[in-house]
Amino acid sequence: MAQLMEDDVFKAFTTYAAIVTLKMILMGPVTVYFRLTRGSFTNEEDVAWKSGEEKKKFLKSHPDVERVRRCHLNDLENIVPFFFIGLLYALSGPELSSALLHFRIFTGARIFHSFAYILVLPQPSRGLSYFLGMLVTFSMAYSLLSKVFFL
Ligand code: GSH
Repeated sequence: MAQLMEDDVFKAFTTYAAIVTLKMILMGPVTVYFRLTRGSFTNEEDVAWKSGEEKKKFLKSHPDVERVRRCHLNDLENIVPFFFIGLLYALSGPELSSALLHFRIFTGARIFHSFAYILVLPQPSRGLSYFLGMLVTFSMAYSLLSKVFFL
C-alpha cells in the first residue's frame, strides 16, 4: 500500500476521489441547512420539541429540501461508479497526463452539477455537466477494458 501511494497516478486518483467524496458528504449538511431554514422535517422525533399543532406544520416536505436530496442521490449514482472504475483504471497503468485529465474533468463536472442543481441554473447546464462526468467514467472504463478484457 505504501508503495502504491508513491505512484503519481494513484496519488492523483486518491486526491480527486477524496475531493468528490467530501463534496458528496457535504450534501448532508446542506440538506440539514435547508431543513432548518425551510422548516421541513420527516421524522416525529425531529420535531418533538414543538407543541401539538406546530408539529404538523413542520412535518412536511419542501421543494428546496427535495431538490438537495435529489442532488445527493445523483451524486451517489455517479460518484460511486467513478470511484470503482477510477480505482481500477488508476491501477491499470495509464499515462499521468491522461489520468489527470479524466480525474479533473470529472471533479469539475460534479462540482458544477451540484451548483447547477441547488442554484437552479437554467438547463442544459446541469444536463451537460452530468453527461460530461458520465463520459469520463465511460472513457476510463473503455481504457481499462481495452487493456484487461478477458472473458
Ligand atoms: N436518476 C437520474 C434522473 O432521474 O434524472 C438519471 C438521469 C440523470 O442523472 N440526469 C441528470 C440529472 O441531473 C441530468 S438531467 N438528473 C436529475 C436527478 O437525478 O434528480
